[in-house]
Amino acid sequence: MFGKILDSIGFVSSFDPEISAMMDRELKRQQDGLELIASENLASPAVIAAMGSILTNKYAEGLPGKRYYGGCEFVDEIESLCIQRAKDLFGAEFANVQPHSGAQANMAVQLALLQPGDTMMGMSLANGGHLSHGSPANISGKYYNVVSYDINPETGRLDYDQIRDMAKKCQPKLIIAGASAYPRAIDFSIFADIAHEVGAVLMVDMAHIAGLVAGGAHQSPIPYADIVTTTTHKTLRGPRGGLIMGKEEYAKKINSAVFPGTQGGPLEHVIAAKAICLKEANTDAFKTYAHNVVANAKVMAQTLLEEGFDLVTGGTDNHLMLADLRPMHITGKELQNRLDCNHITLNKNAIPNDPEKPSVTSGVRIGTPAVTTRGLGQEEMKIIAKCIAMTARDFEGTSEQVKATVKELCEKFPLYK
Ligand code: DSN
Repeated sequence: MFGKILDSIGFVSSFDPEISAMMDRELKRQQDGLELIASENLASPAVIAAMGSILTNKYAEGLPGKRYYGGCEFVDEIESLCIQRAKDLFGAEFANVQPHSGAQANMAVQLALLQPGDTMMGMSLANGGHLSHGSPANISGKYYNVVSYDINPETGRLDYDQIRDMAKKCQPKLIIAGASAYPRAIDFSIFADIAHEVGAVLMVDMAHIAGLVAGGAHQSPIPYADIVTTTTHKTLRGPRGGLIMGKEEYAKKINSAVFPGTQGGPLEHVIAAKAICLKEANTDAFKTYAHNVVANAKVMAQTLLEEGFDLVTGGTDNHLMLADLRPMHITGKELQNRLDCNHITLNKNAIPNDPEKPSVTSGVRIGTPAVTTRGLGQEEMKIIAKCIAMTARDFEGTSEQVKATVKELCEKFPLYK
């Protein structure tokens, strides 16, 4: 399969050797390094092939059967199948598979349900939420009156009582649950109770955990939330893109908020790739994968604790963990840079109430979805955690040893077999 992936670069090279050389270097970087960015994964060759196909040639504004262009009969089939697969996999009443990204999906939901100035609640970016959940830097924070909830500074966990109190006070129209850097399971049933108590709509952004939900390794938000958004490229392991699902009563408003509200023509090549990813996620092999992601994360967390790292909440229930590096006397930026040199990729990440700037941070986020796709298991997680510890403690003294270990693992577990 590695060869077939290279073939697509070969097509590029015949016309544009500059770009193909850059693609080659990126392929080599992925092949020769260990990917621990919690939001990344490795799409299958079929998913990648669909994205690089003739479907990109087609305009198809509208929905299947109701398009504004001719010649849509075959992309209608593709998009209809994709919608059906999303509904079947997650048990949703409706699905819109057109959002170009998770942020676009969230923007469309907000446009569908809120007027400018309306109140919505979301988790603060600094505490692990997402830009599109109401950050002042994002359109969501500029157009709506955002009341952000934080995690409990003592426990590092969501404090549902505090969220309920805030909701009672501010009476939001929309409550967003979901996070980008939260290492614990989220209880969507409590969020639904809170939303119902104050008459708010509950939207769950399950982007990070969608694959765990599909594989039965995390509670599904679908029975509890009015609307669920996700990306398709994180734990779900599909193409880079977004997806909205939910209760039928919201379908019409959401569909119009996606198109014409916030987007033009859908990316039918990406929608075909989403359909393939949803088929892949509806297999026993994917269920095993989802459970392995969580098991690997637990072993990684345990080993990091044994190596003297401080983890926010003391561990993980999902695919990621957040290390508070202050006891190691190193910033997130410095550890990210050192690990980059050793061919281990992760991202610096603010810890709750971080005293450092967001561009520096006191923490790193570590995730297991991509290395688990590559086939690495619990023994390898222990080895990687020890490599991270060596890099944090004595970069100069251990770099050659860490690089050799990474090389050995990458050769043993190729990117595409
Ligand atoms: N930027 C993504 C992440 O890394 O978590 C969220 O969309």
